[in-house]
Amino acid sequence: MSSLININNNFLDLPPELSTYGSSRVAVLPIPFEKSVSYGGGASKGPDAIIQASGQVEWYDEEINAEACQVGIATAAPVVCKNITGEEAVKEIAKRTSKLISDGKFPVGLGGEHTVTAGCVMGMLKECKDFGVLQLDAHADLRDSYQGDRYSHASVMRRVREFGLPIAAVGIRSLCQEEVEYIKREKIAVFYDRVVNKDGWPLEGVINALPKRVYITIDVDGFSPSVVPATGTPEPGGLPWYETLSFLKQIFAQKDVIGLDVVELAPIEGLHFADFSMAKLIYKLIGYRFIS
Ligand SMILES: [Mn+2]
Repeated sequence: MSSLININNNFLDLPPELSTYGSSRVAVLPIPFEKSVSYGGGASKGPDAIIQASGQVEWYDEEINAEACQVGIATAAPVVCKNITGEEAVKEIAKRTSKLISDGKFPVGLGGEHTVTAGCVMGMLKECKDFGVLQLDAHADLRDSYQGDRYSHASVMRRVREFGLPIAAVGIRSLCQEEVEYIKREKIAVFYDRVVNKDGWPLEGVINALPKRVYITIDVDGFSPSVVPATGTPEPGGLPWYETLSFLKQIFAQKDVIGLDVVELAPIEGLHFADFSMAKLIYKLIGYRFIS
């Protein structure tokens, strides 16, 4: 897809001693699922684009002041996503994720469309009951179904909520009336991007809305398009790079983060900074989790 020359096939292009599954604390799980995308396509190419770009990320990070990769980052075989329904994909992703958890790994899912998060969360639930989900996203993704599909990317947080988990959402700037009513009824902690931009980041609100254990799902369209223009449904406004990092760093400091995913990167040929930024984001988060 890309005209860039890359040969790495694991996250960060790590040598075996830093990427062997058995000795790694982190497991990256590529999930190239794309079925219900409603506008721009290409999310199935996200995992590979992130892995290719990650080969250019420096192992040392001056903020972390360490090489976080020393904890070991394995890249698992991609979830096979061709010719399956959303429901089948969710079940398969759940199986793969719960295996990573039972092997003691910190799972990092790479989407794929946002639907994959339902599978990751379902897999976490098999191993661990009491947690909440922090969502960074432009869209609420709380429709009961979208275009007749209950496993649409636009319904993923509704499915997550139906697992009985508390949700806190940050960066939201596009949703429908049905979702607003659901948010009110279910008392979901939604922090709209417009308000975050005006009044500052809702660290305390998010901390209070979630239990000690937290799973993080990052839809890349939650970021400002200046950070990630490469996504199917871009929205103006959005979360800036440094502020988002320092917010997430606080979440890692105050909560026990048990896993994460980054979804909806739809790489654009020749515009590889978006792929690189998301690779760097993931590496930062691994550093926040295991080093700082
Ligand atoms: Mn989303």
